[in-house]
Order: sequence, then structure tokens, then C-alpha cells
Amino acid sequence: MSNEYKRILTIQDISCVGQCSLTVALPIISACGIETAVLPSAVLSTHTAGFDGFTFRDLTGDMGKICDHWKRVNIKFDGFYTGYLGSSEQIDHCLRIFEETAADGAVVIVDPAMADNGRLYVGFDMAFVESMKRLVARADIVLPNITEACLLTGMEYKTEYDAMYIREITKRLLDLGAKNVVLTGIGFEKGFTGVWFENREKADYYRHEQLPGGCHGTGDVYASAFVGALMRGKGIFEAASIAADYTVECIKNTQGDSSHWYGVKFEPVLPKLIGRLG
Ligand code: PXL
Repeated sequence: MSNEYKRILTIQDISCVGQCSLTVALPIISACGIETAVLPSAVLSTHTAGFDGFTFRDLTGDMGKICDHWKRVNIKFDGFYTGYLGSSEQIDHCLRIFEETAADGAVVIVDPAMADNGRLYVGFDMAFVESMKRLVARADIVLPNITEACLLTGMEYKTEYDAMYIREITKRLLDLGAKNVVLTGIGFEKGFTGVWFENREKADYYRHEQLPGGCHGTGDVYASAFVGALMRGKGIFEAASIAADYTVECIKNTQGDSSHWYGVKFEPVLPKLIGRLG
């Protein structure tokens, strides 16, 4: 494999309809020019946030066998990106996959996708949050929103705060073992939100406009664009800023279409993301 051409493995569910998890990660990371291998942890007919009666097939039982096969044929990955996962057992499989299939210098990116707006998603509990801490401990980069960050660190969830509060959250995430933290949806002024980047050496903040109304699936769009930019050689803060700008464009492209409540129309805006990668 040449140094230029990177292969990443993303592990998360496939929601057949709903523009989230793998149906977002695979096209976005591929469009960034990165070979994207997938491990679907479950198959759902739709995502769980707004559709009634979705189907759910758990694929936990396949995860170990898939890892065994990759090990036998010596498949290695330059990076790992985990998103929505369904159980502590799936987290154990992810940790084993990192151990067994990492190429030298492989980067581990963890999006602890499990909560938003102060609440856990349907089907998650605090026992799962505890397990997620083990994945965060192994992360080179963790990408939580503020709700997820509060759950992981035992901090009170607030909608208004100052930089001291954010620094306490990021300090606690670093203490859990994450090497770099990129917190999304951090706003200190009306009309603006942004991303907060911090590690043991530095902290930085990228502010961008906040659009009215929440959109489903933006966390996955953000994380996928971040992974694509990072694997293309951008630094963490630059990748975080590029992903933020792309997510804003995706939301703008979706606003005003009330029939499209379940996700964002990220596809027509992909050229803008690719243009930023040089
Ligand atoms: O976007 C996160 C996500 C991923 N996968 C499934 C979900 C959600 C959020 O609700 O339901 C199945």
C-alpha cells in the first residue's frame, strides 16, 4: 500500500434509510479519496429517531468471526472510526479489532454516538455509557457532542456555559485516556456555535454560524467529513474546521424541505468538501 492511499475501517450500524451511520460514512469518506472498509454492527430498516416500528438485526455474533478472517489474511487498516454501536459486547469487539488489525501508526477515532440535546438515544442506558468510556480511553481522537461529553465525564448538562466549563469537560475526557478531544456544537454567543479542540498541549476554538432548528444525522456527517479530511493529511484542528463548514453547508442545503426531516442532503455538497482537501 502506498503511503498516500489510506484504508480506514468504520464500525457502526447500517440504517437502510435515514442518512446516518454507514450510509453517510461510506460515501463521504470514499469521496475524500480514502478506501473505506465497513463493519456493520447491526442492520436497521431506518434509524431510531422518528420512524415507528423499525426492524433491527444485531450482527454482534459476526464481528469476532470477521476479525478472525481479517487476521488470517493479514488485512490491516491505517485508521478506525467507530460510530453508533449497540452494546458493551460490540465495544469489546472493536477493541479487539484495533489490536489485531492496526497498521503501524493507525489512528483510532471514536464518535461516542449515543445522545443529543441532553438525552440518551432510544435503547441506551448508563451501563452503555460506562462501556463507552473504555473505547474513549483507547481513542486518539474522540468526537462527542456536549451531551455525550457530559454523560462520559459526569458533568452537568448545560445549554449556557463559559470556556471554564468546556475546559473542565475536555480535561475529564483527556483524563479518561483520549489523546485529543474535538467537542462539537459549542457556542458562547447567540447565533454561533463551533468546535472546541483540546489535547495536553493546546486548546483551540473554531466558531461558525448556528442555523435554526436541529437536523438529524449531522453528527455522522460531521464525523465522516472529519475522518476524510484527517486521513487526507489535514491536522486535527483544520480537519475539525473543514468538517464544521461542510456540515453547515449540508444543513443549508436541507433547510426549508420539511419532507426531509430525517437527515441532511449531504450528497450535492460533496464537491465543496472535496475542494477543501486540495
Ligand atoms: O446518527 C446516529 C444514529 C445512528 N444509527 C442509528 C440511530 C442514530 C440516531 O438516532 O438511530 C440506528
